[in-house]
Amino acid sequence: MKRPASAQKKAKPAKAAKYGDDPLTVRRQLFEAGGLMVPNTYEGPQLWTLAGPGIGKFAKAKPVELIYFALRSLGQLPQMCLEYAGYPYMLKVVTSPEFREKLKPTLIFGRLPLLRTLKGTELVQSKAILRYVANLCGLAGKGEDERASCDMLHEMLQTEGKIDGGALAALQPDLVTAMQGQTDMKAISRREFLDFDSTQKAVAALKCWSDLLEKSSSGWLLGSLGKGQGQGSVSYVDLALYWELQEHVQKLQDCGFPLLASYVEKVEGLKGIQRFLQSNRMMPKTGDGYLYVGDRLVPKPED
Ligand SMILES: N[C@@H](CCC(=O)N[C@@H](CS)C(=O)NCC(=O)O)C(=O)O
Repeated sequence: MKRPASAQKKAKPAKAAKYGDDPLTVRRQLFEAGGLMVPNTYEGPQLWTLAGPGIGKFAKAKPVELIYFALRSLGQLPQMCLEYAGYPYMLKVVTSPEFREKLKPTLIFGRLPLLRTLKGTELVQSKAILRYVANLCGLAGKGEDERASCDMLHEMLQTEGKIDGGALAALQPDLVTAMQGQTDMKAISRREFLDFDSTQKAVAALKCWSDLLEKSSSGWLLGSLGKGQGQGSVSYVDLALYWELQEHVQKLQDCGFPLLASYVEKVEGLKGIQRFLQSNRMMPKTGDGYLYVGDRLVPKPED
């Protein structure tokens, strides 16, 4: 079937530079494709390589290879760690049709993300990948205990301290005030917590992270754990918490969590995060049906 002239014009491949595709071209093509499932007449490339350069002490480091869908989701944190640290990487991103046809049968569990380690091991499972990458980037504390503490904090963020974006977006200042004193993790049992509705859980989680940061000697999460972890520098869990909160700064201000609001701004102001944002290598946000939507961090490129 003959395609309309407008669609024919759009199918320009990303200019494959020696070390990866041009990030802005990739972004344009993703928005042209419309979404992860390629729901329109787009006929351009469906596999791209984004190359993050080594910077500073990692200028000459050996790159790692990460493969994921052209999505944020489970690829976001490892990529953010690599970018923040300036650790070199090649990120291959694919659309869903490309994945099903060419990649899925080759994967140990048929799922992405996949990371090829420095020694060539193929790692899957996002948390294993994140821990490996964070360690490589110097974002998993110093020594075994701090590394374990980072994992502990990250588990907390994925369980009782989970930030439910929907509940946070719906939060109202009066609801938070009404719950004053009832959402302290130390005062409530597991059973009581399980019976909480999503709003109560969200307030308990926010309070937990805000309290930790308030007592941190360094301003970062590791610094909140007391003796022996006092130097606590930025860790991958700080980036993870930032990522969960970044869309909700105004809500955090309005609902009595100013420390979390300023924490988001502090993380976003870090040199490595700014570099990432300016690199155009961040994947776009996806909405319903995995359609790409422009947001504050990755606006839809103008035609
Ligand atoms: N527990 C795995 C889950 C991985 C996973 O479900 N990946 C999804 C994308 S987010 C996937 O590969 N889906 C493709 C499929 O199911 O065919 C992890 O954390 O890595």
